[in-house]
Amino acid sequence: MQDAYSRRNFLKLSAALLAGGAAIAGSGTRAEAIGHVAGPAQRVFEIKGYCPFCQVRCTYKARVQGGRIVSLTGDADNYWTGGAMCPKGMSMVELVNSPYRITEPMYHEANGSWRRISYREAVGMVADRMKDVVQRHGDKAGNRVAMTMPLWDCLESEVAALMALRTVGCVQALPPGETCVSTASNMLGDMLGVNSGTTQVDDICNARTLVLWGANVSDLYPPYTRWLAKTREQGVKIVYVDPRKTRTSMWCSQQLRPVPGTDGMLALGAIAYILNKGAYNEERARFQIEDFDNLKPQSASATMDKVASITGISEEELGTFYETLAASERTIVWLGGSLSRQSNGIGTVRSIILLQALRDNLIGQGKGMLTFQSGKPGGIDELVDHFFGENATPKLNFRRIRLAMEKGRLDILFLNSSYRRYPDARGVRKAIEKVPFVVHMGFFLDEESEVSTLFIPAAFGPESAGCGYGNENQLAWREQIVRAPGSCVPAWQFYRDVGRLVDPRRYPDFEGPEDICRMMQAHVPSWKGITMERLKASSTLVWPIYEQGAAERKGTVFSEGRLLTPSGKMRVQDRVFGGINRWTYPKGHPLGRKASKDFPLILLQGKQLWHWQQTLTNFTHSMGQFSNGRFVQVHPKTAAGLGLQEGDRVLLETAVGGLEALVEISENVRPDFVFTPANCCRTTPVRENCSPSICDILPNSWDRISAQHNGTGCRLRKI
Ligand SMILES: Nc1nc2c(c(=O)[nH]1)N[C@H]1C(S)=C(S)[C@@H](COP(=O)(O)OP(=O)(O)OC[C@H]3O[C@@H](n4cnc5c(=O)[nH]c(N)nc54)[C@H](O)[C@@H]3O)O[C@H]1N2
Ligand SMILES: Nc1nc2c(c(=O)[nH]1)N[C@H]1C(S)=C(S)[C@@H](COP(=O)(O)OP(=O)(O)OC[C@H]3O[C@@H](n4cnc5c(=O)[nH]c(N)nc54)[C@H](O)[C@@H]3O)O[C@H]1N2
Ligand code: SF4
Ligand SMILES: [Mo]
Repeated sequence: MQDAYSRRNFLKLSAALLAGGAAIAGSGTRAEAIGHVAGPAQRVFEIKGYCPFCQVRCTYKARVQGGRIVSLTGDADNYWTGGAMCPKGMSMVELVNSPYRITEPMYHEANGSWRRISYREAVGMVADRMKDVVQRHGDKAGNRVAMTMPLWDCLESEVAALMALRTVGCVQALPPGETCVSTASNMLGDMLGVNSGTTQVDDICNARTLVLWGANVSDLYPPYTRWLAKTREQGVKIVYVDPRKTRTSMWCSQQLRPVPGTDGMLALGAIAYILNKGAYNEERARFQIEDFDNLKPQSASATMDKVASITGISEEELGTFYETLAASERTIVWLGGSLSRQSNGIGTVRSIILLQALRDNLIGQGKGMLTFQSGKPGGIDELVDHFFGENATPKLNFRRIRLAMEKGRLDILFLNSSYRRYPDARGVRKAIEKVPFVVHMGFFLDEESEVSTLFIPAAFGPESAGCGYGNENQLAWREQIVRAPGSCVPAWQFYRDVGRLVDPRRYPDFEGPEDICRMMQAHVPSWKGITMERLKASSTLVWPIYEQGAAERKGTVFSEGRLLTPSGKMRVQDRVFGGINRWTYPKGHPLGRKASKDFPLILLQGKQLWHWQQTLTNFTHSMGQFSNGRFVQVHPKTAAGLGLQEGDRVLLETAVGGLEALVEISENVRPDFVFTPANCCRTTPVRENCSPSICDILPNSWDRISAQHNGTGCRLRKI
């Protein structure tokens, strides 16, 4: 095969790109805009970018003066956001200039002190370690190295990092999915042939009913509230299924508040109701469900009274919901992440998908499934394989990698995420402490730096160019807006520099993200129509585009009128995951079979509008002003029973451990469960965001796919 990307071509390409310059309003050079060279002090540049946090992937226009961001404005040309952004995105300006940032590489001495080293030294140290692993373990070296992903930076950084791993034959790159929505995405892949949402957010306006099943859209994807508003204006019925009242509650016409972890039973009940009523088109149902005859016996036990007693929802409310589903011509279900974060999540998600299939709600406009964390474009692995050949080593999940660490079988860990994202975070930390060489690329002295051998300071979003992707499969291009401080580098640069030292023969030459984007375009069919020029000119561009100049694909992915599984069908009785008839409570649930009386309350934890996950925004004062640290929401009745008052300090305990928390009395929770935020950080200097991770006290429970955070028992003790 002809390789269009020889070194010479690359150099030519890069030179052309540098000359091209950025999308800058007003006169002046790109170098001037980002502060490489001094220009007239008053000149203001407008440069486009995107927020590196959630998958809404808001695009913005930054105004830059004297090499500093003066302001950020949401990009009104962005069809998905309409120009909105949320406070987290705005905190980018503070993050870029944060006094807490670590801007030079550091080596962690045995006595715990840090020694500043040069970037060159750091890269050399990592490459030497990698070569050493190969020398000692030969073709087994691959499994002695692992990386937790992602880099939350840009797609090109991911490509560069995966290629760096491949220089030692490693494929152990652990996606955040195992703690995110991978139960849902695996089940969607298994049953529908697409492991993400099957349509796009604007399609909710075409539905008759929208079920937000655990999907707290307004807190998690704030700019998408406008789509909820539009949908409601058009008379679409919005049903929200969430035990907790949230900002999303005000947009719905009905909210069901089930006992946490009982959604599978709720869905089974809906299937039974619809089957009993005959409210389905059998021919269409059989067209999509291979063993349709299994559906009735497998859902038969989910009678109204049983569903009501398990979910805690009255039969009357259930009746209203089921009748809505039975009568709706077009229903879209949006799956929240929490359904994937209960150990019975596989069954829950499978039941909901079958419910959609039974009512013929998958194929067509205004029908389908939406998720959070969709949108990762394919092609990355194809490109990596193009340069390194296919590698058939099985990919291990984090549970296996953790075991390898505990047994001393991992030599290098690239810790590119928090370790606090995994339940039993204290156990995870102990396992990491057994790895002799841990490389952490980050921004702050976070908990990860405590367990790292080497700290590599990263360039933050606006400090480098690159391509990001979002929930609608849309790609967005970001220009470099300001210069990174000190020796901070974008992740693609660090991994490229390491990769080149370890295997200069195979590691491809590239000067930056634009080159990688062009490689994707040249080698991956689904990227053929995604040219650099088009990407730069668009606010967002929906992947895939197979031909140059072809239009973006919008709406349902089932444009051929059938599911995308090999047979075009799904199964009730799955060959690997079994049927849907054996509903159980999640592991550790206070109502479950092996429940402990010591922990009678259900523990729910989740995200807050003003924080992005466990690390970055916690280091900002701008988001700190909204935070109350580690609080726990308790229902007035529960509080009264425990003699607790607003503002009391309590110990929030599970079977695994305890954390101090501040009581907030609230009817947003039910008497049987308490809620605490997922996004705190112990090492932040911003007091309001400071607390040990909730994962410290969550048990190490997994289903067959992913790690679980919700539904375990807990108790509160006044201190
Ligand atoms: N208890 C609990 N745990 C959870 C969840 C929950 O709700 N509750 N949610 C789960 C979910 S949905 C997810 S997706 C995971 C996420 O969990 P993580 O992926 O661990 O998320 P973060 O804590 O944001 O850590 C991201 C890391 O990436 C680094 N980083 C960010 N931007 C860049 C960049 O541009 N370049 C480089 N080089 N590094 C960067 C940050 O410094 C930080 O170290 O957590 C999961 N864990
Ligand atoms: N502000 C903010 N937004 C984010 C993120 C963030 O860190 N901060 N992270 C992004 C990422 S990576 C992801 S994956 C998404 C998705 O994030 P999700 O995982 O969907 O978010 P959570 O807040 O953990 O949970 C959502 C809702 O589920 C409810 N819930 C809990 N248990 C149950 C249950 O048993 N049944 C039902 N029906 N509901 C339940 C909770 O009350 C909560 O309101 O959010 C994205 N958006
Ligand atoms: S965090 Fe999400 S919603 Fe907020 S600005 Fe960033 S991309 Fe937009
Ligand atoms: Mo996630």
